[in-house]
Amino acid sequence: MTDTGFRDSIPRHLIYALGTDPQNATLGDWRIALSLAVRDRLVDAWLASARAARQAGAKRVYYLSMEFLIGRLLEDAIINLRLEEEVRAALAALGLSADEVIADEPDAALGNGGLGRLAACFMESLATLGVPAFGYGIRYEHGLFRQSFVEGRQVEEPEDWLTQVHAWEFRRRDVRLRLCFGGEVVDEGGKPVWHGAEAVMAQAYDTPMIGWQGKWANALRLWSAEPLHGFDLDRFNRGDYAAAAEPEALARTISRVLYPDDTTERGKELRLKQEYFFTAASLQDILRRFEAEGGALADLPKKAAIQLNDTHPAIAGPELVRLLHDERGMALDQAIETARGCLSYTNHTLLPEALERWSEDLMTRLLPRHMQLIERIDAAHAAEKPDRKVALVQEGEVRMGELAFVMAHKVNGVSALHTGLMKQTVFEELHRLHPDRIVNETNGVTPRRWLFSANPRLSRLISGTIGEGWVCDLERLCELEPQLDDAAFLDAYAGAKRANKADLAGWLAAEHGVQIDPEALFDVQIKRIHEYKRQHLNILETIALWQEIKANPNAPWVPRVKIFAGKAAPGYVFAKEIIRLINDVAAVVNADLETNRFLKVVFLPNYNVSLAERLIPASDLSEQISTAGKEASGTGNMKFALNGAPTIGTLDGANVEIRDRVGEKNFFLFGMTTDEVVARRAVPDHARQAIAADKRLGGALKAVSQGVFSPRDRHCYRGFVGNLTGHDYFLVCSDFTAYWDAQRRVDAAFAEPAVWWPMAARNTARTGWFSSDRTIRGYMADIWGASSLDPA
Ligand code: 26W
Repeated sequence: MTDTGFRDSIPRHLIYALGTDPQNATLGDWRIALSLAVRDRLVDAWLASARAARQAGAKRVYYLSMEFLIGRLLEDAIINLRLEEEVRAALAALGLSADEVIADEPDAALGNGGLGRLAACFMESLATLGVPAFGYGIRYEHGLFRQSFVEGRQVEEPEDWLTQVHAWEFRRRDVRLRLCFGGEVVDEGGKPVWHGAEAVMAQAYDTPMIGWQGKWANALRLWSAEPLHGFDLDRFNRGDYAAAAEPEALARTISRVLYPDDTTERGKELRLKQEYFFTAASLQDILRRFEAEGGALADLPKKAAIQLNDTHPAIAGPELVRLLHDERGMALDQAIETARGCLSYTNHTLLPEALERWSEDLMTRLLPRHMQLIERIDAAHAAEKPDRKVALVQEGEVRMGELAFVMAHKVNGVSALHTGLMKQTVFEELHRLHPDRIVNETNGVTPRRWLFSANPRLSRLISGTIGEGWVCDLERLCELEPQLDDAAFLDAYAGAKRANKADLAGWLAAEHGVQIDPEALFDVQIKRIHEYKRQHLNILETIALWQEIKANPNAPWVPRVKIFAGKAAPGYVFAKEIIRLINDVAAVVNADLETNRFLKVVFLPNYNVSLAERLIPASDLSEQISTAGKEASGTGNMKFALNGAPTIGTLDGANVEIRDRVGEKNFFLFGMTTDEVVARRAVPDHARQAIAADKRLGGALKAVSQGVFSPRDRHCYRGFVGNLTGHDYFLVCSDFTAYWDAQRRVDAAFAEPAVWWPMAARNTARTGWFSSDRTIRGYMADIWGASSLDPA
């Protein structure tokens, strides 16, 4: 298609697809018309990819995830199809700004945090590597809630991304699958047959996942719940309107909303229904495709690699056994073996409260046949491993982590430290019984979205220095190494960062009325709010710094802006307290004329993928300060390092591997190791001792508890401070002094451009390994046995 062809296709879609007159088209109309025009350019590759996979009889990867934190899709498609210039020119000719049009798209916020975003990065890398794959998930009507602040407190509102045309999805009219819940299992001729009591339809919607250079595309298939029978006209005619609409409303409930918890399972029936709904629909769809391509059931593992993104789809084990044994007559033990040959499981957290355990009663009531099969699987495992102690059902609860482990041929952690801890803690016995099953696949992020697209200034400098090969071969960033002592290169590098910071400062002033100095150090902590991520350690250090500046106003302070963003699970009271405190501290510190030229605090509402893309390229310091042993990997840490923001952090998750690769001189390390954490916890009143030993910490806690930041409600933080001085399970107090000292080292380095910029640039040059392309290659080799069909 010629340039003019593309340019003309935009108004054509506006007129003929949207029926809108260009004269009174809104920005949103133009954005959808442009999306349709860009979409035209990827559908051919998409259909060709599906055809190539079918013709090659290729093994497919199936990535099952309750969450896909996609963000916006228009810019991703433009970047991967290399249409930037064409789009900018076409929009300019229409008198439109590309940045404004792109920013009009709502984020697809179908996830909570790390797990969901990782799934999205993986889908982009699978397409870039030309691996035949499907992502399977739920088409939530409402994604992660919108966050706003009222008097500094988090307020949640429903997110409604689907209230407008979603230009990137295709409703697959022919892909509707019937699923059941409840009911009973009856013995018919010696065969257990499940008669479900409640049925619902799973309707497929496909979204193309295009790869770099637009050579390959895979489908993300999201299921929407619909009633078996539409509208009940009889009831309506009898004037029973509500009842007439009830079946529809009931069915739709299943895919209505994403559960906003990212660490605590609440054992809600609807959550289990969601997990079974998308897992069963996906497995039925996988078997339907396999059988349509003439496969023999026993060969399924040769053609289907099914990855379980945490335990949320772990019901896949018993469901696949049911489909092979109950519905297709395969012998039970062979069905278990065949299922295991397909399934593999990724664990993303060791937090006890995040490990899913469904009550046996609920499982039996909702999925009676699966409960029976879980017991059969447990018995088969006991037969295989007579001395095994760990059972899949304990104290009336089904252990989904253990079930996933037993039904998988490979289990992986998401960083070297995390995988090691899995073997020593939650899966210690299963690891002993199956010593070759656990492997490590350290997380990664897609360089297309998180560097090439989000940071065009730095990308142009890199491409201008080493060519553009790095975009799909990120470890080539190391070719920058020879430039890292070159003053001209470092100037250009610093220039890119400075310009990004100026843009951010401009945006913050315009959108949030916040004035910040682009020359200041932008110190950024953006992630879900959780005690183990220790945003409260950061704000306590901020308070101590403020007090120190007030006490020494003439000292040569390095101006700093503390930027926070992140959502708390609605039911997580302590996390909401942390948000409130940060906002309260910001109000006092930013209004303090004695100190606000040296220190400002900003908490940006409604953190999401698009906000991260705006903040990370403009950041100087990456806060990765979790209690050692708690953050399975982290992926924000990788995005910051690639964008030239050195890390202040603990030896936790992938921080360890980032530090190994950038070098200890280019990483601000502090705090206890995982072993020291265990030892420190055993010290009675460890928090009191730490407070007694550090006056700054004591001073900060005192200010909080005395209401310095809550003049209208002086004692509201008593509980908060009480928790820290008493329990302090995440050792905020015991790591405070080391954190303070590390922050002062940051000040010293930032004050020396000749020290800071080589450090920042080394972070970019040495973290190419953290590409999700490398991670996916690891899964392909160690777990899936899948290969690329890339039409190189
Ligand atoms: C049942 C409620 C629930 C929902 C989501 C429990 C746990 C989760 C996720 C596993 C939490 C999560 O997002 N974990 C994060 O996964 C990232 C990707 O591997 C890691 O980088 C983070 O360290 C980890 O916290």
